[in-house]
Amino acid sequence: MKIDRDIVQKNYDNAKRVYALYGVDTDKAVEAAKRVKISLHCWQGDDVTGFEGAAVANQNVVTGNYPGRARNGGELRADIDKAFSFSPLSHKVNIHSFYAETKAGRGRDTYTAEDFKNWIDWAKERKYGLDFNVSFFAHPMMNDGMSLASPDKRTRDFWVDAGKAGREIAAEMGRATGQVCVNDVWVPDGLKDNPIDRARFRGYLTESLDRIFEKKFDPKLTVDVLEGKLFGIGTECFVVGSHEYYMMYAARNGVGLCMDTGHYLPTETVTDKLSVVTRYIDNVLLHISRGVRWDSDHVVILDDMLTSLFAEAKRLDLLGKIHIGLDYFDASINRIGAWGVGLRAAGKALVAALCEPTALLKKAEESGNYTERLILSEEFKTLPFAAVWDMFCAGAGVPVGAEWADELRRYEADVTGKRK
Ligand code: RNT
Ligand code: ZN
Repeated sequence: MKIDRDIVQKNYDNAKRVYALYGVDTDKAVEAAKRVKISLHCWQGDDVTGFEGAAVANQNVVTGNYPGRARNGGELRADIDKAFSFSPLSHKVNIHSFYAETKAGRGRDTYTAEDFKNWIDWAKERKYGLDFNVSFFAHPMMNDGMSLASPDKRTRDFWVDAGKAGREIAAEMGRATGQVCVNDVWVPDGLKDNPIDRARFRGYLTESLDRIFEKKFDPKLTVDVLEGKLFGIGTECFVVGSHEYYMMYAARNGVGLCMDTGHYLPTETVTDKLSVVTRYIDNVLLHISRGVRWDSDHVVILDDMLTSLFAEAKRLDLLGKIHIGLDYFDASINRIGAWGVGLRAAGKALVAALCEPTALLKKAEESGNYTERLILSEEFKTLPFAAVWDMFCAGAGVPVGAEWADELRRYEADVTGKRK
């Protein structure tokens, strides 16, 4: 299928005129969209497996066994390049420490930037930014599912070293790419059943974090963010690093915060939290995920959660100031397709937000005319942002509309489908 670029152009010209009636310049909106970086989570490409090859329990639950999983760095990077060919956005790539390609026989607690040389060289060459996570999971040193909050000192020491090493690596990634590298800390630590002494575990976590964050880094190179969550499989009753825990720790200690859209009660929204945390915390990362009934990490699609989140970020003038990354994993469909769907959904939500006639909405609200605020909100939902998005894609030389399904099929036939 090929969409006539003449139609794309005409649709755009008409959309531009409609938006102009509401005081919006769509050319400027597209320029602004180009400046917002979306970080792609490398772990969708190999089902959160990593390259260390240890047969251990993984605290991230991935379902499905679609053929073609990337088995090494070369394949994973090629697949990410392919996913980016479907997106007109600016990108970063989020690496986890268990994607190290080490020659020196080092491990999680001793990795250095050298072990990520392939990733760094590749990112530099393609002008991608990099973000980093220490993988505090899927490792023999996990102790009853715990790492930084483990009651066992030796376990905590190991993971504190891993945390410190991660910050050095992130700083080097920031230096090498010339773009800040966000270092995200998420630990699965928690308990299946009710604890008696919650404070004891939280005390261990605080002590570990204090040690990890002792050293100060240039915020132009790297910033740290803490990612809490409500529960996980096997930690239903208690997660040490809850949202409140990290929010308070971050505010008091000048560390950043990560909010994952799958990590809250089902009717709670990150949209509402954004104006709170950005008021008191300098560095905020959004992990955009889609929880279906629970933190299921479904592929991100263009739904109310996504559009409201980007609209809120735009209204608060946070686009380009907060960090935005995707975080989900689905192994039941083509993995590059899963990336493409999420990237394009984020791109559409971004364009829709940037084209929103926000000034008119604010005016209605400020004048106390809530009827008009509701009328405008509803009418603006169906403004022709899709025509702007299509033009953005066409202008960037990436597929328009469903064209990319054909290209994905070709890549599957030529590349991923041949992997055993
Ligand atoms: C897990 C967190 C975390 C992970 C990645 C792999 O619930 O969302 O961000 O998905 O670190
Ligand atoms: Zn996350």
